[in-house]
Parts: sequence; C-alpha cells; structure tokens
Amino acid sequence: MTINETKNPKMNTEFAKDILQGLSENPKSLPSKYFYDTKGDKLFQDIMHMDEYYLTNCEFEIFTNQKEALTKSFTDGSNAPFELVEFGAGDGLKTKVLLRHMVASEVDFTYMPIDISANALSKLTQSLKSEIQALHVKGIENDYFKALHDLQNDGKKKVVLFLGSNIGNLTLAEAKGFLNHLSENLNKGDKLLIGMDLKKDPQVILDAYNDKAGITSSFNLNLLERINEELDADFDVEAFQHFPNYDPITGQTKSYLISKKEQVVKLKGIEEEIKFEAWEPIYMELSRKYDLKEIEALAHESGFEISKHFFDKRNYFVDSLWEK
Ligand code: AVI
Repeated sequence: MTINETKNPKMNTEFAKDILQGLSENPKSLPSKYFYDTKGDKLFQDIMHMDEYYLTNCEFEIFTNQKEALTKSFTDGSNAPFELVEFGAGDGLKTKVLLRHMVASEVDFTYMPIDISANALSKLTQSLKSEIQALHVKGIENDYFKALHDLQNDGKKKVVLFLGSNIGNLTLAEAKGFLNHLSENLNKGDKLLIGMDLKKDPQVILDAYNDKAGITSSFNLNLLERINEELDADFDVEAFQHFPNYDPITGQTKSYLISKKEQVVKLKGIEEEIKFEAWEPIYMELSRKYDLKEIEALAHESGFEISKHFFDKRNYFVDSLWEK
C-alpha cells in the first residue's frame, strides 16, 4: 500500500503524509516548515532574541539606521500611493520601525501583510492598529502568490518585503522557482526588498545555529514532540541530539537530529513504525548563506535589477532592493 492509499483518516492530513514520506526516505528528513506550531513559534521568538542569532539584530539595525534611505528608495521621490506587501511578517518587529517612520513622513501607502494563518494576521493587524494609529493596513489571508496575483491589476505600484533570510530555508532551485513566480506576479517598476544572510566567519554562523542555551536544539526537537502529539507517536526526544554544520563553499548550514542509539519509533496514529540505526541522522533544515555574486545572479535570473544593497555595520546581512 502506498502512502496515499491508506484507509486511516489521520493519514489524510498533509502533515501526516509529509512526515511519513520524510521518515521513509534514505537519508531521513523532516520538513522545517512544520517547526512552527504554537511552541515552535515561541521558540523561534526566543531564537530571535539570542545574542548568537545575529540575523535579527542585523536586520533590525539596518531598518533602524537606514529607514530614511529605505523609504526614499521605495518611492523614488514620487508622491504616488503604493502598496507595501509583506510575505510572512511574523510579529512585524522590524517592519514596525519602518512603518512608524513612513507614517510620520506622511508617505502615501497601504501596508498589506500576507499570511496563510488568520490568527497570526489578526494578531499583527490589531497590534499595528493600536501602535501606529494613522497606518492604513489591510491584512490578506491567502497564499503569497495568489494574493499577489489578485493585486497585480489594481493599478498601484508594489514594494514586496521578504525579510529575515526566509529565502535561506529554500534550496537554490526552490529559491529560483520562488523568485520567478514572484516576478511573474509583479509589474515593471515594482520592487522587492529581500533579506539575505551573507557568507562570513563560519564560526559565527555555526554559533547562531548551535547556541549554548540549547534553544535551537529544543526548536528542532519540538518537531518530534509535535509528531508525538499529532500522530500519536513515541519519539523519545532524549534519544536524539541536535547537530548543525556549515559548508563554507556552498554556504549551506544544515541541521540534523541524530539518533543516539538503534531504536524503533511507533507512529500509532498512522499505524507505522520507523527504525533508526545508531547515529542515523534526520535532516531537519537548510539555512543557506549567500555572497553578493550569487545574489546578483539570482536577481537577474528571476527578471530583477538590483537597485541597492543595505548592509548592517559588520556586513553580516543584506536587505537587497530589486526592481522588476
Ligand atoms: C526562519 N529562518 C530564516 C530561520 C533560519 O535562520 O534559517 C529559522 C531558524 N532555524 C534555526 N534558527 C533559526
């Protein structure tokens, strides 16, 4: 019987199918998009506040120190109204710095965060309405590209924000596909501000994914706990260890959970068993780092011109402004 033919109703969820698929492959893997349940969201917030996780601090610094230049580059000095569309805004901490400045400078724009989660979106729009009263905000609950496609012919210029090195969680092929799709749903003159983590001292990168307090380890192990809850499984999280590594040639940080012993894990909810050898890895997440040549190539291959790079003081991170 194949995964899709199962009679078990629990198996009909996308989650169950993806988890079983990943654990049935050799080497085993789990999709990092499933890190973000309620506990995972909280752990990711904690990660963003860690000293070792420089990415958030760098982007916050760029937005704080360069908000005027960013705003100018969005409008090109024109007063025409535009839409500031954000993919995956989260709690909007960094974006709020920019939004406050743009509202105070009387820039004519509507902020449109797009998220598939109604809950995340309503939390964000409520906090924005109370914190920045004069802001025009219109949250869109939809898939990123469907939402952008629906907006494509509304006659307004767009500036899309895709921040936080979220592009880094995609393989190069996936990133190219994503950016091509994004470009297809924009018109000439529309812009994209994309946050990308840069290649740097490998130890600095490794420390960001291997913090001393073990928060990143808990973030990874939480997916095993989620599988225990949602698929009635019996992963012993103590029997797995978090192991990240960084390849300075490809810029790929890969995180693994390693089975510390030979063991069998039962996924009772879907009537499956998974066998682990001692020291067998589960590939959990890719966090890719780029250099400027690779960024230029990505922009051009997906139909954009680079207008400007905004760097933090240490050149660890770039918010790169592209124009279609
Ligand atoms: C969401 N994403 C950009 C984070 C990253 O850096 O890849 C997720 C993360 N994983 C471990 N720490 C943070």
